[in-house]
Amino acid sequence: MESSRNLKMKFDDLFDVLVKDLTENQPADTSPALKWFQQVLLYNVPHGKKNRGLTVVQSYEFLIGEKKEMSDEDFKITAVVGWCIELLQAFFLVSDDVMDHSITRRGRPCWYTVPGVGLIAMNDALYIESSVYKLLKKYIRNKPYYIDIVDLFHETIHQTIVGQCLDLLTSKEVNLDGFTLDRYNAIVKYKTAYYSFHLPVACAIYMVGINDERSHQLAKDILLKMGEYFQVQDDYLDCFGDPELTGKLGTDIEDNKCSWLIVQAWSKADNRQKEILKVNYGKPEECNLKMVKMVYEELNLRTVYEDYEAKSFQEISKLIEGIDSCLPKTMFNEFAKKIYKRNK
Ligand code: DMA
Ligand code: MG
Ligand code: MG
Ligand code: MG
Repeated sequence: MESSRNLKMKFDDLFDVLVKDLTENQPADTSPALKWFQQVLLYNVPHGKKNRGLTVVQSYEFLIGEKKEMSDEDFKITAVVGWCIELLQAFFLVSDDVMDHSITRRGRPCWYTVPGVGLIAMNDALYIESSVYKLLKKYIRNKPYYIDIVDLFHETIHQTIVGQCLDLLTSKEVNLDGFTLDRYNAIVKYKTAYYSFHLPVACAIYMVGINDERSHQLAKDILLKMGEYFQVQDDYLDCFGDPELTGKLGTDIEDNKCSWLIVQAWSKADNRQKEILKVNYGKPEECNLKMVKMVYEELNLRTVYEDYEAKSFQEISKLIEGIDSCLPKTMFNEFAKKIYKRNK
């Protein structure tokens, strides 16, 4: 098995090739758009952790087994599909930052705030999305799994958009009684778990030629659980994380988001604390933010979170332990280990 550093470097190298694919040898009369799009790609795609993209390659390696070496061709096509997920992620993040009024992403100003960009960012997001299908066509259209992968991308984008819709609609609610755990779980399953966890591994499973419903369902059950856990971490880090590490400044409290923290707080608060939350949650001022955070501290949400994290990791490990199919447990365990106790 390839060392993960080596794999990362090879994965990174491919990005320039894909940028060229998307911006060179195109109709000459589109040249200003191509030049613009090159900047869009360079700014928004390659600066993340790339966990989702790398997961396609690594999962594929796990699935073909220890004995078999991954060929250069295998590496290339799994890495292309991995980059397609990174493009998808960029498409969602560019639009998410507009909708969430965010300031920074990956340690830099959000794309829509860059001078001269503004709402062109919305078209840029769509431009990135449509490029995914260009790349899939160029690199895998002759493969037997092409249609499964394309269909999976379509389904996943749909699920994520539904999730973003739930997220945005819930954040317009004025009554915090609507912020239930059920609502929370639905939001995070659709907006995050499908595209961040199910998509990369399901792609790899299709690419090694596993098509049976049962294996796919089994993988999905575990991966959605991991996705839920990942978004709880994201919500925690939005308030308690170090922006130097996460690369982004939190906006959930100001945005009135149905975050894991407010769901917990609302279910544990006494009448006085509920009153404070009612008055201050979803308001823009620094003093409002302070009051909400004070209640979070009073309710020991840091400890509540640590308990959740340990418990959830145990549950996921148990699910993985129970796998009784051709899917390798190590593949899921590696993925779970990557995000356990993450701070970025
Ligand atoms: C993430 O929700 C979901 C998508 C589809 C980007 P979020 O707004 O909590 O993400 P972030 O904290 O990265 O802005
Ligand atoms: Mg956001
Ligand atoms: Mg959002
Ligand atoms: Mg967030």
